[in-house]
This record gives sequence, structure tokens and C-alpha cells, in this order.
Amino acid sequence: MLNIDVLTLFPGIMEGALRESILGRAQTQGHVKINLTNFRDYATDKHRTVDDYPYGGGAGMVLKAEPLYRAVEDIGGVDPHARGRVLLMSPQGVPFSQKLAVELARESRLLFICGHYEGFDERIRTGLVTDEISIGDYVLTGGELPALVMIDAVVRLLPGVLGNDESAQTDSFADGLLEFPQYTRPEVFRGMGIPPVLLSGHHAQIAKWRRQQSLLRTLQRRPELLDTVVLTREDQKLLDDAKRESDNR
Ligand code: 4GX
Repeated sequence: MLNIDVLTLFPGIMEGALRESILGRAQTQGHVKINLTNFRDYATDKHRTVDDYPYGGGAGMVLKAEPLYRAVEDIGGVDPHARGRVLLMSPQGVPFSQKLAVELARESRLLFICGHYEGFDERIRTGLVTDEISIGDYVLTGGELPALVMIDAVVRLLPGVLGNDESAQTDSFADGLLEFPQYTRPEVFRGMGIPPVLLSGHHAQIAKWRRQQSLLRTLQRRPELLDTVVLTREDQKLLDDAKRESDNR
């Protein structure tokens, strides 16, 4: 069972998303425990202040170190070694990836820190955070959506969370390639047919076509992914054939 804590000033942003569908089911089935904490509860003054003006001046506010230290120590314990990984979502972080999701899914506890609007006092990074992670090169209003993205990617990898039909082994990135095209009924939709091989009943041919489509799609859309996947000699041949076909078109 994975234990996830989230520190946020806006737990409401995450509540709905965590209740629905596979993430909701993963919690009721006991694969993961997700605990949301409003770190404003750890402010000590009567106005429950969590941010303050930046030293040196300038626009915007900065999240204070004290409430977050108190929250992390209360939830994760005072011993940084026993605490598990403490993740901070920010555009300055290392890019999130399937590889990192697999790594995080092996942990027993994760603690996410979500900021909003402003920056963090740097001592939060230096004294609390083990991993600073970005979900992409764009600017959001807060860390809650990135935390949801990461929680979603991690929880679906936990043993038992996905059924056989939804298996994490068969999806895009499990083998480092993009997915092949899929079709369902009807056979002709608004004049658009389907590749005849899929109706042939020839399972080896179908598998070969799908592999070739995955390779071709990866080459066309995300060629850099091919640098890191190991291609069999058969893959190399399928890819060469597919390249020749698309050159002829
Ligand atoms: N991938 N944001 C965090 C607040 C903030 C400001 C400064 C730390 C330092 C983002 C992303 C992202 C916006 C979340 C700023 N936190 N996080 N927030 N892209 O854009 O992860």
C-alpha cells in the first residue's frame, strides 16, 4: 500500500479528481491512501499567514518556510531519512516521465508540496524537498494539477490497480513506442473503412501490422523516442519497409 500526502492551500482542486474512476477505486480497494492537508492549518499567527513579501523587494509574495516545515514534520516525521520522498512541483524541476513514475510507484510514501501563484522560500527546497519536478514547459497557477498528473501516473502502476484489460504493460511507453491505430464497429463509418488486415483473422499478420504502425507513428511523431528503444532485426525491417512505403506515397 502506497501512502501519499499532499500539502496544498486548495484541497478542493484535487478532491473531485481523486474520488473519480480508477483513482477513486484504487483508494477504496486499499492500493493507495491519499491524504490532503491544508498547510494553512500549520500557520501559527492569528491571521494564519502562509506567505510574505520577498526580501530585496519586487512583485508577488513568497511562501514562508515555517508553516511548510511544521506540516512536513508533523506528517512525515522529523527524521528526513524516514520521511520518504518530498516532491515539489515547479517549472524549474526535472521533467516528469514514465521512468520517474515507475520509480515513484516503488516507494512506500510520497509527500507532494503544492504552491500557488507565488514562489517558495528557498529554504523549503534546501531543507525539505528531495525532488523538484516539472510536468512540462508551461506555466500553471499552482502545483495541484501537476501533483494530480503525477499521482495519476504513479497509482495506475501499483499492482492490482488496473484490471487485465487496462493493463499498464500494454500501453504506450511500456515498450517505448507510440500506440498503433485501433478501430471498432461499424466496419464502414461515414464512408471511412478500416485496414483490411484487421478483418483477415490472420493473427500473425495483424500483430506484424500493429508493430509496424507503432514504429511508423513513433518515427513520424516522436523520432527521438527511437533513440532509446531496442529494435529487433524484425522491427528494423518493418521500419525500413514502412519508410519505403511512406516515401512512395
Ligand atoms: N510543472 N507551476 C507551481 C507555484 C510555484 C512558483 C515558483 C514553485 C516555485 C508547474 C509545471 C507549474 C506554476 C506549479 C507555479 N512553485 N509545476 N507554481 N509546469 O507551472 O510543475
